[in-house]
Amino acid sequence: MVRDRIRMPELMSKVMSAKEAATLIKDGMTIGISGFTRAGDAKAVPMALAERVKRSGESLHINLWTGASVAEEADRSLTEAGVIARRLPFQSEKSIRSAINRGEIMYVDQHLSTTVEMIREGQLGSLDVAIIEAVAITKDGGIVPSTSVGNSPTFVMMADKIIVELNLKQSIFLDGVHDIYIPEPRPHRNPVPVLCVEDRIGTSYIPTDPDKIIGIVITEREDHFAEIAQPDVETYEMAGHLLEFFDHEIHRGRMTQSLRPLQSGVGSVANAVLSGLKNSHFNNLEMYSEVLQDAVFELIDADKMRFASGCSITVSPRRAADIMAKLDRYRDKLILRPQEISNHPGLIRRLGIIAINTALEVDIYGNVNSTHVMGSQMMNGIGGSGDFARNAFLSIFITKSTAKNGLISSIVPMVSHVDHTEHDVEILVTEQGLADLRGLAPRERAKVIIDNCAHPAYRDQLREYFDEAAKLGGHTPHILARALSWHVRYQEQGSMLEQQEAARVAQV
Ligand code: 0RQ
Repeated sequence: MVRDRIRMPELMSKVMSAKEAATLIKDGMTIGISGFTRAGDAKAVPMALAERVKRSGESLHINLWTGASVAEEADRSLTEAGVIARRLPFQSEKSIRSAINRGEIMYVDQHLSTTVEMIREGQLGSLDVAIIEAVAITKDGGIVPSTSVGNSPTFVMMADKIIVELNLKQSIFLDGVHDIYIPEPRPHRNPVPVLCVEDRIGTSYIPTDPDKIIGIVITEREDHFAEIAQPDVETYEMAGHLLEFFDHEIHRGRMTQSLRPLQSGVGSVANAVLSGLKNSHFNNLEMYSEVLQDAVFELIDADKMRFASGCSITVSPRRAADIMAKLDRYRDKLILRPQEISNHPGLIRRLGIIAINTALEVDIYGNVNSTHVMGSQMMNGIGGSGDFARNAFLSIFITKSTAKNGLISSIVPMVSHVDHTEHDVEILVTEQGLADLRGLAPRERAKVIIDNCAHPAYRDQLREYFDEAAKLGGHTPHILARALSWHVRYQEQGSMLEQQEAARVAQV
């Protein structure tokens, strides 16, 4: 089986244990590992490295680059071993999140399409070792990635040395699904020739200089997917508002039954919206997204989706075995691309994508905070949401109208951190309703957002803030001394509700 997958016989001599491979990592190195949203991440070598450092007690610190989030095998074990000094461009794991918020790890939160441009142009320093999970190595030494492509092509291109984790548990039917293309150097770059979601423009493997491969580790460790939270009533309500809106747009002649190519962030709401399309009259749907979740495969099964292009297959543990077993059937309807292509601003604009992303909080003018709780605690990162939101045909943000049992309003006077400015937010959806912000000025946006999206318990408070602010004048009225007072009230009193309202709600 190993010989079937390592198709360049000369590379057989490079097979080694994860423990041996881990000894090749030295203090101060920059390491780029494969992985995007817990799919196709390097697992065995990071774990062996963490184990080595814990056992020896040596002082070893690395800069860790990935595609996007990686699972516990890398982020948690390396954080617990105290190995990560600097991390980019995205994470979503508890231990590393805490270490970042304690100020122990320097985290660079980046738009996911941009990292490799900076790396190729030497703006982030050099890359010592790339560790890439693969399903096979071609007869020329090319690496066939597994369930994600992420930033791996550029890591392979730029790293001094490469370690391959050949994962025998990953389906060999993934061979042929990828489309690897690295844009030409700037400034004289030709346009990236993707004209339709299904266009293949590159190779099915990452072209690799086999002389750079210093180790091949055979693993059988499966992707460690997170369970997708089951949709609740509010999630279904949000999905319902959005599907109704799509109908409205079709009725107005702005879209057809096939909508436009869809992008959706990770999580239960995004998954529920897509699942909702299964029982709708929409058909011939296309996806041009980063992450392909369960719902994409359900839509393909239901003959509703004709093609899905992404950069990783991130499914729930419940569905993973079934989807992977049927991969042969999905192969002609799927492409996995590098994240700079799946998230390419020019292609997102060209294809006219409907982007659906999630906010933590939104302000009355439509500015979105997707990353920082109470302005300072990092949650995950901006991920690809900015790549899509700014360039989409329709930029949609969704969030429940309250968090923490109603003690936090997700609609606030001013967001405590801005990831997506009002200019990048066209449609806002909560379980309360949908605000269509297209063509509206800030004062109009505030009214629609408060009326349609805010929770009833907070509407009067928001109206009062806006009315008072409007008296002071301005294009985007604010009372600076009160703009963040809701966050302060939550920190000091445990609720964003003003006292009379809190008493009234408690009585009800
Ligand atoms: O806290 O976990 O303690 O219960 O935030 O909130 O509602 O479960 O939402 O899991 O979908 O995550 C924006 C973080 C939403 C995510 C974000 C608390 C809430 C809960 C999580 P608990 P929910 P989700 C594709 C695109 C940026 C990256 C992106 C994200 C926890 O979607 O990281 O879009 N997006 N990438 O209780 C304080 C508020 C809150 C709040 C919610 N206003 N204040 N806490 N919470 N609202 C993927 C990639 O790019 C790879």
